[in-house]
Amino acid sequence: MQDSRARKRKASNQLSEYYDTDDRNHVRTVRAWLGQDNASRRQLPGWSPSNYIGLEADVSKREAVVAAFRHAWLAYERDAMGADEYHPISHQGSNLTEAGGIGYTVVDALDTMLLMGLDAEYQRARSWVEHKMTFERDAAFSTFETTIRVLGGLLSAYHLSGGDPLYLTRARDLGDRLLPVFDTPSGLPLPMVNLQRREGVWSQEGHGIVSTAEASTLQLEFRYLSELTDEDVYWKKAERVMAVVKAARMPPGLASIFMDPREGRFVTSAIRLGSRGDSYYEYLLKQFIQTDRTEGVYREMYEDAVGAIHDHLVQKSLTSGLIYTAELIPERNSADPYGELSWRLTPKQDFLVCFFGGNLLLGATRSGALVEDVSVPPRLEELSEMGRRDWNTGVELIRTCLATHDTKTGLAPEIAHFRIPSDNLNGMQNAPGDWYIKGARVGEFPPYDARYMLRPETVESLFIAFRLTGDKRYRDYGWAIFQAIEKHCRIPSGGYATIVNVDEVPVRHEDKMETFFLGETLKYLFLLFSDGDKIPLSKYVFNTEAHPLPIFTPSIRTGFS
Ligand code: DMJ
Repeated sequence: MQDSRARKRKASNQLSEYYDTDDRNHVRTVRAWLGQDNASRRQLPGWSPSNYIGLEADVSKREAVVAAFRHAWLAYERDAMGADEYHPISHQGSNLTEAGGIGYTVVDALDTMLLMGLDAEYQRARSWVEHKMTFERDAAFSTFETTIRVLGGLLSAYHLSGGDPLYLTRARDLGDRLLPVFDTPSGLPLPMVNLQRREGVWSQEGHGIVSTAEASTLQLEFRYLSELTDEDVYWKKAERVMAVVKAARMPPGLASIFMDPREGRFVTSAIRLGSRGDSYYEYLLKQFIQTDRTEGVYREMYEDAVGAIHDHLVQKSLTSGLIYTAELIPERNSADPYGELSWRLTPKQDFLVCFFGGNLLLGATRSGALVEDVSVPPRLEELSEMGRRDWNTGVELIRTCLATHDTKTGLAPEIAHFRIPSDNLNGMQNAPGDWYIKGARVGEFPPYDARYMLRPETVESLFIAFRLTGDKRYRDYGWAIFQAIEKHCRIPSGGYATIVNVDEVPVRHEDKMETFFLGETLKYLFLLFSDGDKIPLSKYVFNTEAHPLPIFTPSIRTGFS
């Protein structure tokens, strides 16, 4: 990491680079984002109308991403075709259970190939789905991962292939096998499912709890399956979960990261936008968008949650004023386990949280819009007060996520901690400026927090920000991240791998290429450099695994409110 002075300088340069256009109304919008008046805007050294470039494709960068996808896919196909996961250094595949795989990697990658126009690769993958894929596996699979990666991947492939019945048949089969997870006293799903026995499996940990994100990140997929099959059972089961969450909602509008499927209540646990919490907030907005903004209940739940996030989690870093979201950790006095609960604010932000900048921008232009179609970039008068607040926070959160890429590799760590006055780090030699990787010590194996595991969240937000603004700099940032991945994660013999420390060069690899690298990271990068007509945000909503599903007006009306 660079020293704190260099980082501060870089952050202030980034701030000054905030884009503008020479259209008067757009200028007003930008001033509002920056909280600056006309006079100070003129002082911005990095200001240039040319930052607005529209949504034309950048063909050479787009094709570089396609080449990266082929480098990853062809290695997987050569070494591990059909295996759930891929290990590019040992050239092996592995499955999530001993009973055999269900094609996580193949299905996660299908729609990326369709979008990239990789016909030969796609046909081979389709053939695997047709001839080799089976859900007759007598083992417990994650309800959440199977839904977002496999069910979501099949549904998206169905749509993008122009309705190839193979995918709907498979999706329906899988959906039916997943349904028993909802047979709990509350209707909240169980975290695991035995696909062959068609049984939900209670979690071994914490008296059978399920994480909030896992319970509330099935809805886009199950609802679309109902829409396609005209069977409302999938919709109703998924919606019931939302009704339970709504009824259990904690007073300030936030959600703890665990729930109890027996009682349908939140379990006292952390509150955060990172792991186990993240996509709960994402799917509130996306359910509202999926049904063409016809279900006000999700807008209310989303606005309530985002308001509470602003009130309780949004923080500013000490030196450069970087906006981040902290976590709330519940604590009781150890002498009195039944004593009053207090919440400790912890300045820790998972890489996973970086989806939220883009999510806020999307929400500002949908839930926070005063007009049907918000301009690109949005005009001040098109957004409600809440929309403007969320737009500001979204822009700032993206800036913070980019600041965490200020490492020796240009890649961001799995977890960043932010400086607070009570952290006792000031006296240290080379004390970090705004943020740091906790537990990193010279000469020791890097802590888990230091890794980059090919995650998509920052480029996901850059893609959304670019589509909503046409601001060249979001593409530039995305290109810099792509180049860092090429430089540090690419395995010459094929595939890409996790690196164990983003702040160390040369890097050390871990023998793993996550499926979301093909399903999400490279897809969002591809779309970032594609034409705006490729999966337009006005017609599609992405599931949390980046599988685009069409926005529709629902034929099913349940009256949930
Ligand atoms: C993906 O599997 C999904 O985006 C999920 O919601 C959490 N994040 C991983 C990738 O980082």
